[in-house]
Amino acid sequence: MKILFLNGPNLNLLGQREPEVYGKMTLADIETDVRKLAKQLKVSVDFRQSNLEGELVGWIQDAKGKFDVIVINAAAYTHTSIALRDAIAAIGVPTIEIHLSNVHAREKFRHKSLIAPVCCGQITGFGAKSYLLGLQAAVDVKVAKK
Ligand code: CA2
Repeated sequence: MKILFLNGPNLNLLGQREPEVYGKMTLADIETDVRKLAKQLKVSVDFRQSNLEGELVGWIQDAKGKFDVIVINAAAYTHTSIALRDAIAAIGVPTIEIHLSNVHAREKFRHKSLIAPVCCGQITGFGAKSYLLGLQAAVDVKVAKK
């Protein structure tokens, strides 16, 4: 089973600023934890980050036939990107939306996710653990589909 983790804009800054909102771990720390759990679950993981909407769209399109499930923290593009939503809907690879912070407990503009309607579900507010819950959900989604 192959799972693609995608990370959107500014998540490369994790651990450097706003630790009270996003925690102290860097994205590399989170990737290490995801890879540890993936090993236990015997699944393979690809982990990527981009600040560019078009690059994320390209990776989503390219996932068809190569990955079983996508886990995405689209960061600010969650709230703005019809392009990401259309790409997720177009390829038909089950996709799980994740967030570090609880977007529903923050500013109103973060309450709306344009990608949520085309995702299997949303995991939000568990800090770095959202990534591990996303991985577990990805495995469950794939197993349920078999
Ligand atoms: O809580 C999440 O995971 C978010 O996807 C993070 C995004 C935000 O726009 C979403 O509403 C919720 C922001 C990622 C930027 O991360 C930073 C990390 C350190 C310093 C500044 C930004």
